[in-house]
Amino acid sequence: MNLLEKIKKQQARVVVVGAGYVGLPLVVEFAKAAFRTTAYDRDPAKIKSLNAGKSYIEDIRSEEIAEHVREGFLSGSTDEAVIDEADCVILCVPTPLKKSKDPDVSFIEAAVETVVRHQHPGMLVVLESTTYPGTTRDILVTQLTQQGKYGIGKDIFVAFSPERVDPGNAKFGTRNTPKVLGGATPACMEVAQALYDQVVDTVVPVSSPDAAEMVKLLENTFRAVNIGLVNEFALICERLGLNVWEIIGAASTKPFGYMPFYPGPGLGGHCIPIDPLYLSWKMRGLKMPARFIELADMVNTAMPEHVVQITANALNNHKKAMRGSHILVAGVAYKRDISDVRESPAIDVIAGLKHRGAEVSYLDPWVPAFKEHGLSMEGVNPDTSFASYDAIVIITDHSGLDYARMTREAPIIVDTRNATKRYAADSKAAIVTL
Ligand code: SAJ
Repeated sequence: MNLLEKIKKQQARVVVVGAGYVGLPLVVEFAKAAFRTTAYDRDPAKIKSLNAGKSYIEDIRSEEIAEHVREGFLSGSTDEAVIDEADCVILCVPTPLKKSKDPDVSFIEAAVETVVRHQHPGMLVVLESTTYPGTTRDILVTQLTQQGKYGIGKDIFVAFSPERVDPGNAKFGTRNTPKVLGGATPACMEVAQALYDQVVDTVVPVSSPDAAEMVKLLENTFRAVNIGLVNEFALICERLGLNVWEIIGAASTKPFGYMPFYPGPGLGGHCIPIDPLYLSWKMRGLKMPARFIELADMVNTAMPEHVVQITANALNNHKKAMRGSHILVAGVAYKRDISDVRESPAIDVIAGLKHRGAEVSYLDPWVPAFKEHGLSMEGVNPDTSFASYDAIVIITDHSGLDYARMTREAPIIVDTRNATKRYAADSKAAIVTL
């Protein structure tokens, strides 16, 4: 039975490399579609948890994992030799930035080297990690055919399909989110599409892996640039004495040709602040600057310092110095109602406040403690008296925060998310919004 037949009969063995927020939902979907599926990850804690039927990703229920593990369709391993038996390998590894803000594709390179060590004829290898156009061709196709033993589209099949996982989104999951897919050759596309057809409702074929890589970058650059635009509008409105939230709210009544984005303390997460810079890096190498990406990055990365500045101004207006003030940061996760702190602007705001001599605490019902970028903090008790702080700075507008009590008790609130809007009229606190 050839690879295509194995896939169509759910006889193909699937190995997902990287059991994180992308890989774990994917292995569950393949197990649900009756493929014998293995999650390979170097982190023994993840694998131990998976094999014990326990989820470590908020969007995946432990019962789902336990059921598929019990039925023998799902397992986890830290042993790369599982790839010897794999017919389909999907790479879901991180693509962060280096300190220089250049792409770090070392995780992709390491994963591909692992696959090469266990390569055999009749394998499909798909990359899902967000990256610059050309990565699949330059790294996967090159490495998987370099020994001259395997012909692309003949006994090794390669494709790119960007992950579209939206952490915390209860409406869209792996199965009902359309999946863009680009094969390195028509035969690669046929095999990869046969596989994804089994686990997603809609596969969106495009002409090449490069095109598929670029689709994802357009999606996330669209967000980063529009958030940068609205952050700049916030600065302009502040200068003109206008309320940017009122302006956006009214613009949002336009039933066509407009899509609201909202100002904030900066861009967090492992996607939006990072993915566009993969493209701008690539274009700088071709001596063609991606100007919108670079400008949006400048505006967005300046927002945490702006929040620190307006906090200093608010204290000053109450004859208080930043130095020696006790400030409570409300919310440190990178977005509402999730626990992920990666690249959260709260980290930069806290560092900026501390740098100016403030004593800083934080409250976040989703994040009991965190260690990020040299900061190691534990959250305060949710019952903390807000009157005991000189100012509260709302960074993440979690639905579980008590904004009504904040406006009753705190002397000053710097609200970067307009979360106190409903309580502003009766507020005892002096409220400053972006
Ligand atoms: N943010 C703003 N203003 C906005 C929207 C977001 O300041 O109007 C901030 C958020 O607070 C956060 C950052 O931007 O710090 C990113 O927020 P996000 O809503 O884009 O959420 P992410 O980072 O989880 O983005 C994911 C992405 N999914 C993938 O990359 C597969 C993105 O493509 C999704 O569109 C996004 O979720 C989503 O729609 O929620």
